[in-house]
Amino acid sequence: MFALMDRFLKNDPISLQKDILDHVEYTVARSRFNFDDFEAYQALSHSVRDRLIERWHDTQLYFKRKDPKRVYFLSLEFLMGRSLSNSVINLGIRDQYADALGQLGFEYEVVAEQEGDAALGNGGLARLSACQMDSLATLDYPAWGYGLRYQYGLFRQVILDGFQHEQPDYWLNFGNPWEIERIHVTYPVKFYGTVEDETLNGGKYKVWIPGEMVEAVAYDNPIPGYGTRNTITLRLWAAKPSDQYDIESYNTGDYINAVVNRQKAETISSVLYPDDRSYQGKELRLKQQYFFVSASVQDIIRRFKDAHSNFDEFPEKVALQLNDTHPSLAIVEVMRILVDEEHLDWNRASDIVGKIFSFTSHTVIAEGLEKIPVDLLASLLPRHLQIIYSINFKFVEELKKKIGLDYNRLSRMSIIEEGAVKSIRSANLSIVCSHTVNGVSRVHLELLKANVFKDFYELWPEKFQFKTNGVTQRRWIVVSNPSLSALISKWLGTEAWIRDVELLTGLREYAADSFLQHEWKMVRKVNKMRLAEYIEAMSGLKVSLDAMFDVQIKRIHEYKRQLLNILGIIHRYDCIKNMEKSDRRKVVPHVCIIGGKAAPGYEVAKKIIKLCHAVAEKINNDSDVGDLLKLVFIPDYNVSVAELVIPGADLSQHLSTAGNEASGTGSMKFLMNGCLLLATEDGSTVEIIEEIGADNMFLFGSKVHDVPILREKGPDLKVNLQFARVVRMVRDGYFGFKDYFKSLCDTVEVGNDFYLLGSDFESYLEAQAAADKAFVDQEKWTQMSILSTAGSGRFSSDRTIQDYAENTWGIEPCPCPF
Ligand code: 26M
Repeated sequence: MFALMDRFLKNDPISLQKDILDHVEYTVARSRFNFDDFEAYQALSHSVRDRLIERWHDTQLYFKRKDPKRVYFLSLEFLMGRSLSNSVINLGIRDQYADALGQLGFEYEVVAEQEGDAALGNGGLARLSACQMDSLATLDYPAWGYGLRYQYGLFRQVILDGFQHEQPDYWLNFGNPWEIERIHVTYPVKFYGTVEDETLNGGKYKVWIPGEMVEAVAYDNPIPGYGTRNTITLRLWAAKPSDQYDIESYNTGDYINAVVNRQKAETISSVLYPDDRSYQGKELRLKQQYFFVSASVQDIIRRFKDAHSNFDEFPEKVALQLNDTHPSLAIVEVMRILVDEEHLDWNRASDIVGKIFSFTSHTVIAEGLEKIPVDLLASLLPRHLQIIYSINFKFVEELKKKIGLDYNRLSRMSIIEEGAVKSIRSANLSIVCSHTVNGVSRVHLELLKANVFKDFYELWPEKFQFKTNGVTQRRWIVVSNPSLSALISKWLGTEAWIRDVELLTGLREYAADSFLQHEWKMVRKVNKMRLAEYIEAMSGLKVSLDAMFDVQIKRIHEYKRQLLNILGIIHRYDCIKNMEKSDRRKVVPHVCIIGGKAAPGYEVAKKIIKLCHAVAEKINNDSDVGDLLKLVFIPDYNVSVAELVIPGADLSQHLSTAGNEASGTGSMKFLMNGCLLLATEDGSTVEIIEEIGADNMFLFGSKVHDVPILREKGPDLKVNLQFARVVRMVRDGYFGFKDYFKSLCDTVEVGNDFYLLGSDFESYLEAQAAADKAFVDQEKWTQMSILSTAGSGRFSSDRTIQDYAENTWGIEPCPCPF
């Protein structure tokens, strides 16, 4: 018996080979003598999955036995990307698998490339959740991630004639070995209906009679830590028709319609909303939010009740983290269950809620704050609306005692916004009911305190904290840049930095060492080659490896100012054209790379993509320019494209108008890979400067505190002539599509230039010139590159997560010993 309890799976090359071949035969159902790269990927991933499941079972059993305080991370979005490479690295068996595959005649890299991305999120917020899951697992925290299992992830971007088109991402088409369907872990989720009063044992209660019910089914995605056996769970919910609910309709005889109607339930988890800023009060979106929140809260309460009978212990066992306001209905759902179903008295329930919730904001601007129309909530979740009104009533009464009858302030702080469309302010609900509100960088918190959350900050200053974002070095160095990873370990004499990234500072002492510099340059060159091959395969464009690979990849937004980049490129082009031929020798060649998706309804962003293509068309075909300047748009930017592009970049651009980027995390990934930054002093860049030093970066532009003044001052009449000239080139149709680009040019015209492209242009060109100058001295550049990696340690999500664990959630590591 005990022999059987031992580890079943062995990791020597023979066992791994056998394992892969078994999965080829029995899981993929192909002959072991005849299978292709994709089938090899399927078999390999099932073999990895088996190993994950083993550790996952052990971890979950151990957590259950130890019963530590747990954190539940609620997020509507997780951008996990590929799982295979990450899993084999974290399990410490990448090389063994590569050998095993090699023996079978397959190349590991080629097989790993077969995997599609899990893209259940939009951008920064969603990738942050994924990095944080990796850190939670690695640091042995007893944590669960909860989200939605969308059938269609973020749309695939296809470019036709330079225009973005959206295509559905039906990512589950080829199966998903990284999830485990838990057909028995299901919860009913109710919608619509009415609320009635009920008297039970002398107590008066509210009873919600729902009008619709669907079933939430759990899909568990094991998340392995690095250098630990701990493997935690990302539980994603899928909507299925409820068996319990529609027995009635079958009895009425309309069988066909009843079956057809059942399918409708599944639409709840069918598609990810592709916006990353605007709130439109759509019913389906609200249904998604409540569906995932309700299933998660029921699951959390069920787990608690398995081991405890007294809800007073709930805050000692449970921390609930709200990733932005999207899951804020969780607050109301916990109240509803405690009061209506568990029959706790209101004050006791609200005391518990106030101890378990914490909330992180990921936005800066007031327009980014989520609002739920009251009418919509009244019809979809009538009982929840009542609860929100009660929470608000009690909050406003308390507030009056503190601040008196300052009606302006009371109405600003109310959870209910009166007005043409009466709405629920999700941020106010989250702040009122959370013990801690976190910003995602120091500047972000300052802005929150000074602007959108000012009133609340004055009321509860102690609630407001910040945890500067970080990214995981496992994915962003070890997985995506294995040769740099090996080089770092060689020079530091240890791999310990993979768990303890502060050790990277050890590279500082070798930054001027010519041997390290030589090896560093070689590694970077090979990565540039890989990227150049990708560019050629994708666009047919051959690019020179001697050029500076100058990259801006992120969602397309006016505030991120891709337009500033393109206008800068036009300026560079114009300069080269107007230069004496003999002077062209002095020009530093650039390959400018831009990538990113525009929200489907965001017209200006879509025009920026088209402009990029129109400018590229002109420049790339101009023989006067040749290798001095190339512009490439990388289509369908996603996590795995980032893994390829970032290690090959010399320079990366982060151009948000100061005061608009809450943090920014792309810059941290570039930094870890030794890419220099050209950036405004916005979001986390301010803290990056403290680590790397301003002289190892290229900074430009208005500062956070200048921006409101510049905007107030109105049009700058002596607007930069160079700026006016490049905008005019676009306006006059130099790149074609004159009519189409008119409205885009209008957005940066004097008096209309909200994101201050005109004011920052001169300073932007100076930063570009400084980068060019530095690039000429390759020794200096390489030194700056090494110092960038060496200073990136503070921007690991390990640091962020440890801070959250200790200062917000109050949880401790729970390493599984077997
Ligand atoms: C809203 C309504 C309907 C559908 C989707 C949304 C929505 C989705 C994502 C709104 C905002 C969303 O994300 C915001 C976001 O990604 N913010 C970024 O968060 C990063 C991590 O903290 C920061 O680094 C970025 O600065 C910040 O822009």
